[in-house]
Amino acid sequence: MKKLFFIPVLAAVVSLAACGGNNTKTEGSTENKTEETASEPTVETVPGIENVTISNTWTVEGNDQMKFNTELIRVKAGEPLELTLKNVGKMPKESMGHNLIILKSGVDLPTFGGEAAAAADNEYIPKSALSSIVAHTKLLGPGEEDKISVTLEKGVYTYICSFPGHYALMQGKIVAE
Ligand SMILES: [Cu+2]
Repeated sequence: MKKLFFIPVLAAVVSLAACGGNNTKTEGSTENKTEETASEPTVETVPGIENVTISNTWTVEGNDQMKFNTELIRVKAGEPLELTLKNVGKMPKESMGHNLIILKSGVDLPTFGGEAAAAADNEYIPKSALSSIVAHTKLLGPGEEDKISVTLEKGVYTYICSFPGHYALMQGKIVAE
């Protein structure tokens, strides 16, 4: 009689243990899902750069329509880049001057543009944000040109004209690889 009574109790213990095991498994798979989401890579891609020839000598023109004629530049990293800016417009420097500033990656454009616009006394090169600048030309009037010589580390750089109101239209990317 005693033996018969014991069997249902054992069965109950076994099924309880199985239940506990299932719960642990569910928790484990939830943790795995969280890890996958957190490790998504963030790589900056520049569409169209694969169609650009690598060169370390470039000439960019700025015009009266507030445009650069080149907006994608591809260079070899670790070797000097010679970048010439030409102002091919006819409007006076005071109303349509152009420069070319290469910015460090991660610089917030609206913030930098705002500081630059307030730096009229320094040709729109903001002294408060010099640490955001890799290199820059001087401010050019019609028919003028200026050259930057700089060696870039691997990365993606944005360049802009910092004359007030221009950076939204006058910007491009340099990919150094
Ligand atoms: Cu400009």
